[in-house]
Amino acid sequence: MAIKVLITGILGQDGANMAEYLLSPTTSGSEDFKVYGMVRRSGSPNYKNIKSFASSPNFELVDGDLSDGTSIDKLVKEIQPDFFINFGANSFVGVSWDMPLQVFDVNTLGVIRCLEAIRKFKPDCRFYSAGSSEEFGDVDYTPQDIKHPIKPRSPYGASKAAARHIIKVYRESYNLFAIHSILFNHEGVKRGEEFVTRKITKGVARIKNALDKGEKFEPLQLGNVNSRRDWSDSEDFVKGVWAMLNQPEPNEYVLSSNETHSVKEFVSEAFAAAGIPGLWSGEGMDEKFRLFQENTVLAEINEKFYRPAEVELLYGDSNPAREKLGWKPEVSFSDLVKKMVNADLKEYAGRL
Ligand code: NAP
Ligand code: G4F
Repeated sequence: MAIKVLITGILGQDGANMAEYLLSPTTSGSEDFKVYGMVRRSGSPNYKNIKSFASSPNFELVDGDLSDGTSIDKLVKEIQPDFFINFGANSFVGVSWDMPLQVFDVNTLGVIRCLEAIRKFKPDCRFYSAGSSEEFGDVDYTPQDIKHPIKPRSPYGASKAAARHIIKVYRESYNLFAIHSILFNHEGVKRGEEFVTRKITKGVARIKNALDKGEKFEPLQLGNVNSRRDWSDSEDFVKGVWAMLNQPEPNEYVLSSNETHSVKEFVSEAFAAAGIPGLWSGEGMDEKFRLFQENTVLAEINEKFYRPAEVELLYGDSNPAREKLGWKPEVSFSDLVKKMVNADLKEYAGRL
């Protein structure tokens, strides 16, 4: 009998990486997975992240929306999944001040809809929902572990914190295997272009192309470049999530690289990876990243990308996950940046 895994957010970064991981021959071995990827049929879905496995006989797209409990009930009742992995969310922090109700509907009530469907139709299904280091907000200490107080700074962070509490309530009230772990930032070649890392690596590819041709270009426009994040590779994280789902008990862990880097460092590293050396100078709104020993501006600050409230410093402690799950991230910060820059340089060249 195939192990049935229902994944929400399949067209996003983590959902696609998780399905790719489960469907790869090295993971399944003798086990056979049937992966059901849930898509919401609004607008025009973008299938680029799932092209490597979309035609696999062990994969099926199914319709549903986290804001529609009927659709979640129907999927759980009909599929009878062994695992339900909820990667679906409105995941962009920056937009969460503009649509707080929608963010709570999808990220918090959506989680309750999943829990209710499991409770009613498949109570032995193991449930995972992605929590976020954004829940820690204006942090009390570094590095942050699973016991760090919940102090969100955005509607997004608050929506994830509320989801964390309700998952605990369902786990304890109904004896469900339901977990919400804290994921620090994780990136990669499937990352959405609204997030700062992908925005930077796409911008580097565009600017590199212009510099090579001696053409004029617009510098990269960024917001708060002094905030710090703990960045890892999403392909490493889905393995940690799968390990968490396969523990004997539903324990929750932090997944992180255990390093912290500023957005400025990411910018410097990304341009360097494309063979473009540069230097930061100036302060506040006048900070600029210039081509080394030249005046050419590669990146500058634009107030538009600042947030009403910022999480200034994220720096995780994933040692318990490393010890108990035997998991650790394989891709370093510098290799992650190189991987993203190289993919975007290749994609840019392919477009010309
Ligand atoms: P992502 O690329 O933005 O993917 C999110 C997915 O959720 C998209 O495929 C989106 O569908 C889907 N979605 C949005 N609204 C939905 C709805 N109403 N019903 C069903 N699906 C919906 O995010 P990600 O980076 O893969 O992150 C996966 C999860 O981890 C999210 O819960 C995120 O909040 C959380 N997380 C991410 C990070 C990180 O650094 N990546 C860190 C901590 C936590 P469309 O494709 O149709 O837009
Ligand atoms: O890439 P970001 O938008 O990611 P953020 O806000 O850290 O959220 C991501 O990680 C969370 C985990 O901690 C997830 F839960 C969440 O779903 C998402 O995946 O911004 C990173 C930092 C912020 O401090 C932001 O203010 O970069 C700063 N930044 C500076 N300029 C910018 C920009 N962010 C974006 N998106 N665009 C800019 O131009």
